[in-house]
Amino acid sequence: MTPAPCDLGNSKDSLKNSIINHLRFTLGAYVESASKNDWWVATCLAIRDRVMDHATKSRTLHRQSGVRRVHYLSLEYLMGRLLENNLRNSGLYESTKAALGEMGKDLDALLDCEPDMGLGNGGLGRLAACFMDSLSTVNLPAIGYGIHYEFGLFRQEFVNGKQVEHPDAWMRDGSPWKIARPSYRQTVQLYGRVVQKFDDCGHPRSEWVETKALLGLPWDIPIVGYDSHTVNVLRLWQAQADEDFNFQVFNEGSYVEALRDKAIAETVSKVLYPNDSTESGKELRLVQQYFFVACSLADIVRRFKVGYTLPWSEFPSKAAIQLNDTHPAVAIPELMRILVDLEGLPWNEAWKICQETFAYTNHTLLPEALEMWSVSLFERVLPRHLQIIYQINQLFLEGDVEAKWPGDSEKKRSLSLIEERGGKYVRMANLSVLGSHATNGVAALHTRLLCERLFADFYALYPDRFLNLTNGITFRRWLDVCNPQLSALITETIGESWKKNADLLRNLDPHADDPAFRARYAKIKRDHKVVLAKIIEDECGVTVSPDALFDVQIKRLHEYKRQHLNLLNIVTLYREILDNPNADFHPRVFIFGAKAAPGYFLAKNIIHAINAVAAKVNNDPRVGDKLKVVFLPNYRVSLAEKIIPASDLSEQISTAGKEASGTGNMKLALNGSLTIGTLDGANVEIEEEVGSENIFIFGLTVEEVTELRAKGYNPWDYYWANEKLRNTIDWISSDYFTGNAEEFQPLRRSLLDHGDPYLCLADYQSYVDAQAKVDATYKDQDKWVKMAILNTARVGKFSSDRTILQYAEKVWNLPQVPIGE
Ligand code: 73E
Repeated sequence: MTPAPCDLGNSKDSLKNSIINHLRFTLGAYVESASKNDWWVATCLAIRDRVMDHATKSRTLHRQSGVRRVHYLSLEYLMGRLLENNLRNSGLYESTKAALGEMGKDLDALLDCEPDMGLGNGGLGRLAACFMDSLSTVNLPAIGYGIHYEFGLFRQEFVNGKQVEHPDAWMRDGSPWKIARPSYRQTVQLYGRVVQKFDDCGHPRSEWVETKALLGLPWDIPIVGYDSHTVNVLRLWQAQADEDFNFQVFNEGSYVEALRDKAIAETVSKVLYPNDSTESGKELRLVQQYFFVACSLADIVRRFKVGYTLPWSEFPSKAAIQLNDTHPAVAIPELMRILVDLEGLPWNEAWKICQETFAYTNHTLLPEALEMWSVSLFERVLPRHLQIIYQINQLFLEGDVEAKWPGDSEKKRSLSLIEERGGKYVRMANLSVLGSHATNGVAALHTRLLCERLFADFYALYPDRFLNLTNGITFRRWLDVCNPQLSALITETIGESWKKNADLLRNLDPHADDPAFRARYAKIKRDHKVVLAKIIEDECGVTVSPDALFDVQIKRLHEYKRQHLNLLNIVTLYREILDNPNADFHPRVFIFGAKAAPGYFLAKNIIHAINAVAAKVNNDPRVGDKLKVVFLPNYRVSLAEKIIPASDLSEQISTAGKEASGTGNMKLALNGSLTIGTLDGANVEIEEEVGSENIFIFGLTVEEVTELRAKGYNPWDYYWANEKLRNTIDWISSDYFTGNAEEFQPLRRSLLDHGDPYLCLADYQSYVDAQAKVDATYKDQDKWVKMAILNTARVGKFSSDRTILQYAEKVWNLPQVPIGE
């Protein structure tokens, strides 16, 4: 007899029942005495029950219909919190709030129990999270693959103004969202050596032997789309020791030693590397990359074999694989190894399958972020993969390159998968372009620079492989969840369809001229500023007025992002206020949020400098409320959700040509924060959309930067020519701010003696002038609010639904597969 289905209805009463059942039977708690955390867990589980049914349904339908699926491979997923997002996307927010309310619990208070799932560094990881939301929302069959890090990005604290890192134990108490899938465990090989054998037909076969084994245990996290029944999963691999292997072969008679090996094996998924836009070339990182790639490919191949009895040539028609930067690029030789060594396919057939399966997204032009692995390290960890890479390279250089540029060794050097100068290195970016059918940049300018600069020779050889897919953000999390008040006002004004079709936000355009609408829009902004002011008070002990202009720079700390240019302007303003106390300057609060990579010395010096200037400015009675500077510690997704709706001005001030896209720029503009920015990354397209009268653009363009460097840039010229700039730099590097003139010498030296690599001094005056224009504009509140509304109305292009549909159409050739009730 089929058991009666449990009640998974969406009514308030069904939800109430589920929550109580989970409290009692899953958590073993009394309703009367359960902790806040128990209530949060029980609520998550009640929602998860409802979601899992759709996950199973989606998977079954995708399998039965035999459609192509996309597999998104990323070393990072910056998911943030899941409960509110899942509630709003599934339409269960109101009924759950009511259910809890009847039991005397406040849903919004419970939401704060959830630790951020911070398995990423910054934009690249957050983009992966937005893409997962969009893939489910627009009904595309997809699986995200990544690593189940025990520790996500470090927790940041300031001690005497300096950054201190602590481990982020996000899942110390488990997580109600993840489900172990032990039956899909995989085994991965590492190290060892390669031997030549012959198969039954006498064909040579390479065999990888004497390897060390590692197990991968998958954990699934359901991804709920907005107003869609598709629930895809994010599958994260946890490393485990292969106990049989270790116990029997290596550790006979040594129980304690065997367990030591187990601990070492498990370090593989222990911690996220905390570097954004830099590579460190560490063995553990390569092992992490290969571990999750090998598990994921084995999982994809398993599904291909279970579902159909198709020839291998059909593999690409079932599986698209997207490489999120080069971090998972070892998937290319891994698939070749599977096809050639394990499945016995001829090389050329295997290579064709690889190229048709893979596509590659490049996220950066920064030379220090382009992954290169030393050949000796690669050979030790993945000896067979190195052989495969050599063979790919040889066939390529002797084939397509020789055909196009006969006898041109310079071209061969530039296109080779192996860098030969200053030691031998495997170039993962070249491998990624060559082993895939599509390479895309993440904003129009970035893609142009990829084609003209980084991959110019590849572009000449294979122009059709390159395309632009400008990044996007999910408007559900970055408007509906983080700013439900504005979301409601928009829905009341233009209807609800904008949540699935962001271009409809344009219908708000005429309302910018309606004073009543403007007043409501402005009140929502001010209310968020009141909330943020309270957070600032609690976190930084600084009182700020919600009537001041909230000027926000939130992103990783990196010289190219130029938080120190922002600081130069702040110190300039400080000087001006002291020199001219009666100047008509609208009060401003400069708000920073940023983590520095733990080993990035200058980035840490910049954080310290901002905190030191903040301490002086905030306590200087001559300044009063005119200027406040706050650095909110531990910037993360859930904090971004509080800052973004409260921001008036969005700082996007990278050196032109350095920020591939940026996505914070999109989130802030959507929430009506005006951009002050350079013509870099997606800022260029934001200007196109909102109109140049609704944005503050300043600074050198990419072409001007190139020209300036070509003629020889010398920051001292700017220093001596500009008295204000000179005074500012001298003041920061004096003993005024900390009592110790040595403290910020590293910053000073970088700006002057070391040539100011990111051109802060060249852009300084233009930035200061743009900031003066911001001040003048803000004084006309009607005008400012109009501009803010037009930003909200005109950034529909930056919905990640648009980006994902473009990937589906232009790269993956994927159908949309709606899932029924
Ligand atoms: O401009 C951003 C971009 O918006 C870019 O810096 C960032 O990716 C975002 C999403 O496309 C990025 N992160 C990394 N490379 N580019 C990176 C590199 C190494 C490790 C971790 C992250």
